[in-house]
This record gives sequence, C-alpha cells and structure tokens, in this order.
Amino acid sequence: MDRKKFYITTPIYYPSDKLHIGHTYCTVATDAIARYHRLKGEDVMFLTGTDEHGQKIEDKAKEAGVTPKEFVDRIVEGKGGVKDLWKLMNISNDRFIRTTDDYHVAAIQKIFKKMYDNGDIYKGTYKGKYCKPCESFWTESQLKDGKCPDCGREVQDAEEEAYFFRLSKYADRIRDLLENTDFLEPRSRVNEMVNNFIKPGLEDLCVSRTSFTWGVPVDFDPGHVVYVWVDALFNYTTALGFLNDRYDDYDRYWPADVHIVGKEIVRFHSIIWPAMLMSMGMPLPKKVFGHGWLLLDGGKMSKSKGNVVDPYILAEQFGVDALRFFLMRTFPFGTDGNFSNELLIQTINTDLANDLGNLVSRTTAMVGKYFGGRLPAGCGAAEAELDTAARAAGPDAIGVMAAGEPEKYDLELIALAASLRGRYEEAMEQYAPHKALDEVFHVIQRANKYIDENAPWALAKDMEANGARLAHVMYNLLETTRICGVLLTPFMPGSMEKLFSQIGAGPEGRTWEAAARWGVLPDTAVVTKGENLFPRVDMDKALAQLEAAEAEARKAALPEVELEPQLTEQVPFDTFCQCDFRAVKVKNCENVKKSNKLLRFTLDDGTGTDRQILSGIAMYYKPEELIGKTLVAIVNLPPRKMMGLESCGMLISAVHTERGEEKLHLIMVDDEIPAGAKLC
Ligand code: ME8
Repeated sequence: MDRKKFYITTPIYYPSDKLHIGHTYCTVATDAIARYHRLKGEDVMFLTGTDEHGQKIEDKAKEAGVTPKEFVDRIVEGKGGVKDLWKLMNISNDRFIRTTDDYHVAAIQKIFKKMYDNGDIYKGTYKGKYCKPCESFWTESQLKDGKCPDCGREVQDAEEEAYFFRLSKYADRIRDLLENTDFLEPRSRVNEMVNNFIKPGLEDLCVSRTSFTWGVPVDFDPGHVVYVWVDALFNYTTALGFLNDRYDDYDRYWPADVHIVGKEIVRFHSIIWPAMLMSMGMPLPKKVFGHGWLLLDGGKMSKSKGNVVDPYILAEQFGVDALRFFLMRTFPFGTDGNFSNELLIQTINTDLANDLGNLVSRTTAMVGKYFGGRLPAGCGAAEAELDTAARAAGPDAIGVMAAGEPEKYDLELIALAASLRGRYEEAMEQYAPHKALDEVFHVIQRANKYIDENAPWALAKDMEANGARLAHVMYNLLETTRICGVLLTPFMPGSMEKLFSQIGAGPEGRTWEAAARWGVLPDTAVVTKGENLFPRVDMDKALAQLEAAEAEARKAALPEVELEPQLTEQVPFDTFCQCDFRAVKVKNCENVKKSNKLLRFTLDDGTGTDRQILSGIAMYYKPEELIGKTLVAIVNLPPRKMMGLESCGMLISAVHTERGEEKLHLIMVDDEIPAGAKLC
C-alpha cells in the first residue's frame, strides 16, 4: 500500500549573518514535526535551505571585501555555518536547497517568463519605499509612522523601471482562501492578513530590480534581476524538480502539506505565494503555519540590534536534546515567547532532570538492585487484562474504580499511558507540540507518583511475600517509560536512543504502533542503569559559564586586527621635515600621582639636560620595565601642562585594535643608538 506522503518545509534562511536561536527554534520545530510524521510511518520529505540573493547580501559581501558567492559560501558551508548548525542540532532534512544552485536559477528564469507570457507580469515604473534589511517594498499607506512595518527601520525612496506581478487580480481568490479554508493557521493570522493587507486593497507587486545585480537575471531583459521573494518562494517547488532535471519528486510531493514560517513572513506565504501559484496554474500548499518569535528582553532578536543568542554556546553547555526540548516545551508554537537562560535551566531541571531523568534512573536502579537488572518472567503478563480493562474504561472512569488497593494505581497508570498517544497525536496534528509534550509529562509525573504510592523500597524488605508485586510495579514503570520515550523521540532523538537501551526496549518497542500498546516490552528485558540522561544544572555556575562563553564568542567575532585608515591627504615634505625625531634614553619612569593613565618619563635626549615627557600609556606598561630603554620622541613640540606637570615632546608608539581591544607598543630602537641621534 502507498504510504501517506508528507511534505514539510522551513523558510530558507538569509545567510547574511550567523544564525541565532530564533532561526534554530523554527528549524527544530519543523524537524520535530517531520520526525513525528516519519514515526507514524509516512513518506516524509523535509526541505530546508538558504535564500542567498538580494541587495543585503551584495552589500555585506562588499563590506567584507569578497564576492557575494564567496560571502554566502562561507556562511552556508563554512565552519560554524548554516549546514554545521543543522548537523549539530540533529536536523533530519531530506534536502537542502541553495537559491544560488544552477538548477534553481534556471528554473526561476522559466517561471518568471511563464508569468510574463501569461500576462501576469508586466513592465512599469516602480515608485515607492524600500526596506533594505527586509528586502521589502512598501507603499506609503503600508508604512508604520513612516517606517518599515515589519522591522521599524527607515525606508528609502525608490524609483526605477520594473516588472510588476498582477497581485490585485487575485485579491478575491486569496481572501476566499484565507477566510473560508484552514489554509493559514493559527486563525489569528488570518485576521491580520485580511485587515492589514487585503481590505486596504492589494496592489500589484514589484518583482524585478535594476539597482543591483546579485540575483537571478531576467533572461529576456538584461539589467533586471528577479525580486528575491519570487526567487525564494519557488524554492519549495524547484527543490522537488519543478522545471529542472536535478530532482524528480515534484509529482510525488507537491503540493506541500505545510510550510512552517515565522509570523513576519506570513504575508509572503499566504498572499503572494498562492497568487503566484494560481498564476502558474499550480496546486496550492495545504497549509501555512505562522509561528511566533522568540524575544529577548521583549524585542525580536536581530544581529543588528546586537541581542542574539548563539545556539552553539547553548548546545555545547546543555546538550543538543535539552536545547531542542526546551524550545518546544516552553513556548506555545503560535505565539511569541521570551527567551532567557534562566528559563532554559529551569526547564532542564524541572522536566528533564527531576521528572524524566528521575523516573528513568530510579526505575532502572531499582530493577538493578532488586532483580539484578532482569525482572522475573511472567511479571508483565497479568497486565494484559489490566490493559483491556483500562482501555475500555478510559482515563475518565478511573475515579470510580475501587480505591485503596494497589491495582487501582496500576489501572490508573496503564490507562493514562496507553491512551497517551491519542492525546499526543491530536496536539501534534494541530501544530501544538507544546501541548503534546504537556501530555507526555503529565504521564511522566503520574509515573513518579506511582513510585511513591507503591513504595518499592518497602516491598523489597520482604521479597518472598512481595517479590511478585514488586516486579509488577517495576514492569509498569518500564512500560510507561517506554511509551513516553517513543513519543519523545521526535523531540530528543539522541537521548531517547539511550533511554531505550537502558530499559531494554528493542526496535519493536520503539514504533508508533507500540506507543499505543501496553505490554510490548518483554518482561525479562535487560535493564541497565546507564549514565544519567539529564544531569541537574547548577543555575549560578551555568549562568556564569554562559556569560564567559558569550563574551569569548563576541570577542572571537571581532576582527583580529583593525588598523587606523591611512590618511590620503598629502603633507608637504618641508612640513614633515620640521618635526624633530630623536632617540631618547629612559633615565627614570614613574606613575603620575592621582592619574591612572599618565607615566612621567625623565629622558636623556643627548643635550646634557634631562627632558620630561608625560605619556598616557600607564595601562600598557609598568614604569620599571621601561627604564634604560631607547625610545623615539618628537622633541620640538610646544610644552603642555598635564596634571600640573610640564610635558616637552611626545613619545612615538604603534597603535592598532585587536579583537576590539586597543593595543599600543612604544617604538623601541637599538640600544647602540646614542641618545639624541636624529631620526630621519
Ligand atoms: O525570512 N524567533 O529568512 P530569515 C523565531 N529568507 N523565529 C525567528 C526569529 C526569532 N527571533 N528570527 C528569525 C527569511 N526567525 C527568508 C525566508 S522563505 C521562502 C524565505 C525565523 O533568515 C523567521 O521568522 O530572515 C523566518 O521564519 C526564519 O527564521 C528565517 O528568517
């Protein structure tokens, strides 16, 4: 039988800077959803990539003194770049598209031509506003207080010959799509789109530029490059092989089941994208899901605001799975959330170390201690009846079951665990991974309570009388852990592998089907107490380490050496010759009282009379290390008073900046040179 297909995408990222935790959030969420569909046995295609054209990249490359292609190559393929980050975060994308790939560029040219030929793209003059960082055109009425409505930055006047896409023609169909289908979710985003963009009237969209060259050239009109969003949006189809021979999966996977996107690009995905697909006569994606932003101190993270959080540092300190889990567990997927390191550590400690970690380590340790790591055969068998009873009863009926006897707890736990998959699936199908995790943790917490209710340590005091009951209890805990482990796999794939091997769950116990069945784990499975899956984090220590790592990373990101720009204005030779440079020997050097900057030099300048020079270099040298050195001074400057002392001349130093820190070296010359020798 044909497996159900599921095509899911992330936005393709701008490689204009290193990616931050906000980008990571979006990709990890998409990855967890893709893994969930794979777990269900579906034929999944998960696409991500990079969106590499546009003026912003062209400008950044120029600043860095490299070609745009060299610039993006470094950020996409280089060490610590986009591909490295996704590898580190265990992202399971099936394909990675770069919009500079030849097959994509050629396909975009064909797509543009097709819309031109069918009359939906026409030539006109663009007059309006342009936000460079967002690569977005705006009409006057769309601006917010005269600034870009997305990022709040200044916009520029723009006027040039350009091609336009007849977006206005599709206004009614788009409105119908948004209002009368569940194409766009969460629902709140529909009102935003209709009220802010459709009701005021959809204007035709400028889809080519002539003021820069870093883009897909319009092949039938040299000088024009395709607007970066047209180029970017069609990646979802070219990466499957649409109008190119590189891939051959278009018929198999298109239309996409869902595009996961951040809220600020919902407009492009829910208005412009379907309109262009309509123009091309292509099927529309089934859904666009607009997630919220991770905020830092209440604002959106952005490199230019200098408030980005580095996922590399967090993953290094807490582990990839803890970070993935935190992102999905803490922030409801459709809304904004405030990121903080404290919240991250709290979540690790509460959910992973306390709840899940404790359940696993207590259970495996007790199976080890009381049964040598292997429960007696038959201890799980009786549960088959409980299973039937529990599933027939459902969790709501638990309250009316007989209270007091131990079986009541068994039944409650089994009913809750065996029905977990249904609740989890419902949440995942609604793109609410945070709710799915809530359900799993509810069961984990119940299992921890079950340990306390049954007090295995008390049962173990009389193994002869209670051994069978104790084995039962242990089996129930292992089986609950297994079910939770299966459903946590899309979120923490690496750690769940370890969990399965600790509780002895083989491949048959790790499947989607097995997550809804009680009694899959063989009762004599080999249980091993392994490493602690999620160690507790010491908040103060971790925060201090993070701060140090962030400072180090900030420093490393600064240029290694920065030099003062050379002066281009010429100085007449005679003027230069008027400066009298001499070798001077340091007879004495001391700190000037009450000044932490100034050193006071007593110098032999060859005249027979000591010369005094004050120099603001106390942060670079200790006075005693300079005594006896031969330095260079200009000796014919007018005397100046500093801190009440006279300074006659100036010592010459070399200055530069290293990783953001100013450095200074006094020019020291050969000690053979006599005091007073003229330097010219
Ligand atoms: O928009 N919190 O690329 P991009 C949550 N190239 N999500 C965030 C975020 C934050 N703080 N910061 C960024 C683009 N994102 C286009 C996409 S698709 C055809 C073209 C999300 O690198 C953002 O919302 O600026 C977006 O979904 C994604 O990261 C890529 O952003």
